[in-house]
Amino acid sequence: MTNQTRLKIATQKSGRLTDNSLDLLKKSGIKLTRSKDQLFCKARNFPLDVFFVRDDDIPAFVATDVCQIGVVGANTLKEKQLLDNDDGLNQLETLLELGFGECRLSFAVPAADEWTGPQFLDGKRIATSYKGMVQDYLDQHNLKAKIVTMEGAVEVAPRTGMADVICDLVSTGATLASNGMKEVESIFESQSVLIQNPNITDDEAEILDRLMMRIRGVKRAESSKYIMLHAPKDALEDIKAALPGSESPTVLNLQGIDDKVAIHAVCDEAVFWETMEELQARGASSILVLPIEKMSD
Ligand code: PRT
Ligand code: ZN
Repeated sequence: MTNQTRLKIATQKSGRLTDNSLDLLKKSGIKLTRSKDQLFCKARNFPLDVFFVRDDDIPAFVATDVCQIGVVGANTLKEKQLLDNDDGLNQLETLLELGFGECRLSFAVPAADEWTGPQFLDGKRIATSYKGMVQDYLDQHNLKAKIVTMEGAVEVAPRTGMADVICDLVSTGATLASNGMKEVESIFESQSVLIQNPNITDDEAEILDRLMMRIRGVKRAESSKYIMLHAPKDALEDIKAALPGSESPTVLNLQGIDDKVAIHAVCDEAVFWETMEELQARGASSILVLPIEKMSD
């Protein structure tokens, strides 16, 4: 009998994490046919089912084993764990940081106010959608404040007189600036993470291992580049030393040219214009930097 086990993943239905989450699955070679408003989708060529839900529900979907894994902001995971001190939520494991949805949870005050440190918050009214994390911060600093919970448009709270301070997610800072606020204290650095329910079956674990190998490969390929260049033989060591994150480059002879060799290398770190200039300064020429599509160990 063939194995019918399928792994289930919870992802955001529609929001800031959706495109990147689906892109990650696509780059991992997983083919989905998703129609608009569909809540559930089976991959055609991999034993994976994708659930499209609100980001706030993702930790609970994974904690209750409706799905074995999920893609969610670390901020949402942490908040749910603090709000609902539930075993399932606290047992969730973070498998991988995914490098998108980067933001921070920060306190912000009207631009004219003078922030005097955490003490500033004592006795104030704080508007936020992150009651758990704000209360945790207040407790740690031995402060008392009134938390005004809001689901959205937190940044307008001081203007409407509902609160003195806000605590909200910030990425570029443009929303705060356009509302006459300034960021004064960041309390949590976030990005999207892949989470897992630790109590999965052996069959599910096997599928997860295969998926993880692909996702890691995608992530590594994204941050790696293939670099090719020509180097004078007497500058070889110098040039090798300037290749970012490359262990053992391939060195090849160039037909008809005796004093130069070709170097091919996979660089695990970003190759910036500065890196190219540095290589050139060390004698490298004909430098080519190529993206890598797939990678495995
Ligand atoms: O419908 P659903 O409940 O699924 O979605 P949602 O509306 O609750 O979430 P969504 O899609 O807005 O955000 C999902 C996740 O994206 C968050 O939980 C974070 O992990 C991540 N993320 C990254 C952000 C931001 N950056 C971000 N800038 N989430 C929200 N913001 C908001 C912030 O609240 C503020 O209103 O953007 C504004 C600030 O942005 P800047 O660039 O002006 O600073
Ligand atoms: Zn949400």
